[in-house]
Amino acid sequence: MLIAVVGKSNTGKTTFFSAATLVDAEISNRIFTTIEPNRGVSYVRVDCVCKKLGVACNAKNSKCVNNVRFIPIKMIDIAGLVPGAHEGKGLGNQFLSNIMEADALIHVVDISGATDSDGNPVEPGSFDPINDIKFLPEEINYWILGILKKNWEHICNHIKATKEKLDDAIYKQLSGLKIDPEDIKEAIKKTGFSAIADDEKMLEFIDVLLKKSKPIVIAANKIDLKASEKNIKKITEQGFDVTPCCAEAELTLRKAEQKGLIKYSPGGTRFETISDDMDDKQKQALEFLRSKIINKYGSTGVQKIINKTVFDVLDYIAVYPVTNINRLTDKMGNVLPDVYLIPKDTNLKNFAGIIHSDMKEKFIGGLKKEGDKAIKIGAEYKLQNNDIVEILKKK
Ligand SMILES: Nc1nc2c(ncn2[C@@H]2O[C@H](COP(=O)(O)OP(=O)(O)OP(=O)(O)O)[C@@H](O)[C@H]2O)c(=O)[nH]1
Ligand SMILES: [Mg+2]
Repeated sequence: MLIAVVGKSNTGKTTFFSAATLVDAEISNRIFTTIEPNRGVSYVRVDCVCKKLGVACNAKNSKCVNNVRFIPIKMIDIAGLVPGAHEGKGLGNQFLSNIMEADALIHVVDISGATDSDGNPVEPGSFDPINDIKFLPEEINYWILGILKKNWEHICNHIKATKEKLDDAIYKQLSGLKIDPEDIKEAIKKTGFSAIADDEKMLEFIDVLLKKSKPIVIAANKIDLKASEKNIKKITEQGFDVTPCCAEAELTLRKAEQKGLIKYSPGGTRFETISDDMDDKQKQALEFLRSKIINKYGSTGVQKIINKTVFDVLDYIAVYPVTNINRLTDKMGNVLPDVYLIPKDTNLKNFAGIIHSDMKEKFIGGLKKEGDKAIKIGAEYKLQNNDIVEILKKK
């Protein structure tokens, strides 16, 4: 699972990324600070099943802190895009491949309108962030159009000569962009796309394809600045789904937690000051975050956006495999050691393959924890969120 943090320059992408991963990366109030992508590990946050079961777990592939499980996902922060990037404006389109590696995109928008269309700082409220929300998917669509149109005539001739299917030919042309062939088929069907399509039809096809293949979650960042609240209201009324956030606040809280100044669980709804080793300015900054962000919005929004991307938009679920269903342990006796993020509706046999190819080859069935019992489940059983399962295999 890889999530890309994307958007116009200077909107707070690297701040969001650093808050989510605690990777140190350069943040500054000027355009094109990030050039080479930053990569790191972030986490989705879920209530661990250990709580309901009343057991203490020994998390191995994830972390469990006070019954909250943090499950790792990969995150990439890329250079800023500006309108016209597909024509080489700004830093151009060399980052398309970074974006296309990802399963989903978090689009960081400066919702306060304090950055103009090129990313230069302006007075909050003086730029309409709706422009940013609209430009990004358009830019990506135009990029893909450029790729698709390269050799298009050659592709069409090849299809005619060899009777190769259109979806297979497109799949080849878009290879390396991590697009599911099924999504291509579906988008062709939905849009009536064909080899004789004009640019407009191609763009319609690309739009449908990318909405499925690279879904975008909008992070309405910089909610601490004036004009944000008004803009969120206006944009929501126009039918856009945006999630408010303050990346800077999350970064401040996580760093203060690391330094032992506060008690804070990433993505939490509260924090507690535990050290007096702060000057008045720091104290005031924390109190500002408490009253203007946490108490007002419920959290900084960063974790909420990551969880929303994985669970609501990509539709993943969390499943706990064990090797002894009665004890809930692995071979070493670790309780609930692992949790996997998998697409909803994955069946048990395919899940076995995700854990290890050998598991799938030798698969004979499975057991699932249900109340105090372990019930039998078969290859076709569709896994549910928070399932705890033991996979049975031939020796
Ligand atoms: N007020 C406020 N400022 C923020 C917030 N998040 C980031 N910033 C500021 O916005 C500026 C740009 O932040 P970056 O994280 O470097 O932005 P970026 O999108 O990565 O920029 P590029 O790498 O140039 O594309 C910095 O001055 C940050 O401190 C926020 O939540 N609130
Ligand atoms: Mg950056």
